[in-house]
Amino acid sequence: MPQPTFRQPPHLAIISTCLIAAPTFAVPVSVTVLDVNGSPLADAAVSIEVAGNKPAAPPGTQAEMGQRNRAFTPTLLVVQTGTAVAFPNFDTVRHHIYSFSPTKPFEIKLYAGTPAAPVVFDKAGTAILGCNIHDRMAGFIHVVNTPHFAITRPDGVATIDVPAGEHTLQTWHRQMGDKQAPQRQGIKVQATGGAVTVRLIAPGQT
Ligand SMILES: [Cu+2]
Repeated sequence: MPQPTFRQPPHLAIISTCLIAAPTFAVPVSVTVLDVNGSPLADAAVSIEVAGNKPAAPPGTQAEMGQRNRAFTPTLLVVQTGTAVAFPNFDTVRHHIYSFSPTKPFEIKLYAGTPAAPVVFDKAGTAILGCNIHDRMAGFIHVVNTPHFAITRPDGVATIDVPAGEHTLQTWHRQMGDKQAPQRQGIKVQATGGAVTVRLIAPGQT
């Protein structure tokens, strides 16, 4: 007579899923970024790396930096490592965009409309973008190893939702360029969230 095979009841699988999901409840962390003089700094990229999280984005993650009125829009784009960025041209003039930054050197030759393939940013760091036709065009793509990121508002504040715990906060501003490493510091986030102030060190100092 054959032995009945043991099968895990479906409800046990559901319970174990809930136990894993519960600790990831996210709480808001308010990050204020100040420049060397103590003034609020807008357009700073802040990101929080959560221990145990995968650094790279899931396959298929996409973002966009267009060109409109002969300017990159948005001027600053923050993406997680592995994100594919599209560069649609909304202008009637053609653009020829490029980056020489070590994080992602690339070039999309003279084009109008949407180029065939997006560019995958597979390495953390900062890419400074320019256009061969329009010297004044400048764009910044800041690539981070976490899905938890934001850009500071004109008052220098950005809010990021993360689970409670001990994490790493990273801050970057365009005045740091693509050579200087982002500023990093440990933070402890309570179950109710928290607030942290970052004072950026002058460019070139470490
Ligand atoms: Cu251009």
